[in-house]
Amino acid sequence: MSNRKTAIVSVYDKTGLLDLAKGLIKNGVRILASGGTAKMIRESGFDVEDVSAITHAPEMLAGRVKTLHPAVHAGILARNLAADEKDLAEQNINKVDYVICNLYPFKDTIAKINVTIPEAVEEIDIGGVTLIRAAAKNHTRVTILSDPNDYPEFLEELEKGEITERSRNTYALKAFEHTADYDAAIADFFRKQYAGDGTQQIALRYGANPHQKPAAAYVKGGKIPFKVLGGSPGYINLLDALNAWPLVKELKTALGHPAAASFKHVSPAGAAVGVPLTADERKVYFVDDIEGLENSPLAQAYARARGADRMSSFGDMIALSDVVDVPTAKIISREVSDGVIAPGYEDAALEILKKKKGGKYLVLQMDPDYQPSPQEIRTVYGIKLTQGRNNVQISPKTFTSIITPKDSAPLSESALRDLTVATIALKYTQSNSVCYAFNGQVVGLGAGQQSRIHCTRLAGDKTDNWWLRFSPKVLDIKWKKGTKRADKSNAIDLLVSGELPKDGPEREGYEAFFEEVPVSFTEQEREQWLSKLSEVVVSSDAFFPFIDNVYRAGRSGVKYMAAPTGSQNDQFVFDTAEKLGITFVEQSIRLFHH
Ligand code: 93A
Repeated sequence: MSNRKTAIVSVYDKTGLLDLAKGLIKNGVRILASGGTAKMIRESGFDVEDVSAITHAPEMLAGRVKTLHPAVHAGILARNLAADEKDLAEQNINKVDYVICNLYPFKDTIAKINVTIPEAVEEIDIGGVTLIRAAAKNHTRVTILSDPNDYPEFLEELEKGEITERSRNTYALKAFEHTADYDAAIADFFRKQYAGDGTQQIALRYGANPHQKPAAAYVKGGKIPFKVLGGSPGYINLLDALNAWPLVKELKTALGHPAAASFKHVSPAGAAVGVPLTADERKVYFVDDIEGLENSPLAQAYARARGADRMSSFGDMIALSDVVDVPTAKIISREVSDGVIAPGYEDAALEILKKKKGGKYLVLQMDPDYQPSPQEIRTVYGIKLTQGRNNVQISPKTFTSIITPKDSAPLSESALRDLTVATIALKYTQSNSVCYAFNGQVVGLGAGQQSRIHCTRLAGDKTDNWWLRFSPKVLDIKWKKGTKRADKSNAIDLLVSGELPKDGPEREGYEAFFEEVPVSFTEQEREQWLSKLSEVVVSSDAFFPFIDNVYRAGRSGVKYMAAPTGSQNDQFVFDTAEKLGITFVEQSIRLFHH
């Protein structure tokens, strides 16, 4: 057996190859190389042997088998163990010390327009991956170079007599990542070819914006857990759907009622469970003419989710916890909406939805049993971020730790229900977030604000606007015939928000919608009506850092407040809540969401 060090060199990218060969030879290393690699080295006048010198087999199948041979792989994989040495000796095989290999350009090939499957197949490197993987596996003894950029540093160390453990480790890691990336590219290609019909991959027209291409949704292994029954999903539709679905699923599990959510830009505009609607609620939510509403808790849930903040829900992505029935489909059919995700659809309901938007309405059927991986991974600016999924379960049992008042009885069923609705909604809302709820539904949600008080104010103002819509001034509005639902929502929003200009074209446009133009709210009218709101709950995705939040919530009828604790100001927050007659419940889990 020879004591001379041996290198196997088999590179597609021949950058730096001759300098490498020169360095190896200078240091007395025997070079064994595959066809093209050997040719280039030989033609430059350096000493090189073909791999067949040790395999005693020719390259065959037009190069498909070049280095795949026990003489090569036993030489690479053998450890410094007596048993391994014995095996090698019996077969007259020498150890290999260095493997220099890079792979066929699969990625470049498939990037070509109109590449065929046979063309791609030919670029799947087998022998090279095996060389790299074997050498990387045995990196305690063998050095694997898979990147020409590493040759100079390697030669420097070789010159000094030894490749350090640290370098071998670094090169091995790089090699494993190289083959993993290579295999991922192959799998991506075939996923598109063989499962790109929506089974495992769905092509999307573009990402968040039209210039962000290409775009796709896919799962690795298994199947995409939803079917597209109508329309074709967009990137943001899926972001919404895949946040909205777990929200309604969790609401249903926690409260046992059908649940609905209305999403826009990856936060809920509304979310609710199916609590029967009063006559006023039916009117305010524009559903007083929906047949069968009183018998459909799912339709009631969506009426509430959509009704909470009609301005924000315009063009929503809807999630429904239960099989969609006709009353629910009827509500959806006449609203401006982008799509719906639900576990199933009654035939007649699907018929209605499929007609929407000239047949382009997005209808997704979700597998209700689907369980996502407990680990989430995303890429931001090229960096992978990974975290455990937020799989904490919120339920009425979450709200038992009442801090103030000290002698409080356990919370009523409706307070527990509403705190559950508000808190599960927050779990799927972009942070910071604060949510007000009442009667089983979100009534005001402040999402994505960097300051907590801004969330509390935004959500509080939304709650006030929602409640002002129940005032006689709004309920008694006489609309001009033919006024569209969206125009009505907009006009009401102007009226209740106090944003209505006194004169000018906007005012004129507004007035054109009415038979009788409603007079704006006076400050006093507004305050008087708002003072009638009570029993509202508020939940926060993290602690309230200052007492201003409590004061603001108190002005929108809040009676129950739930939030994590841990602020330096906790005690002041509790004291202020107590002073205002608000029950403060500790909700011990922070719920940031991004
Ligand atoms: O077709 S292969 O998968 N079969 C092999 O046995 C094999 N061994 C090395 N391709 C194989 N290689 C690859 O050949 C290497 O990964 C390298 O990319 C290329 C170098 O070929 P040549 O030396 O003939 O230019």
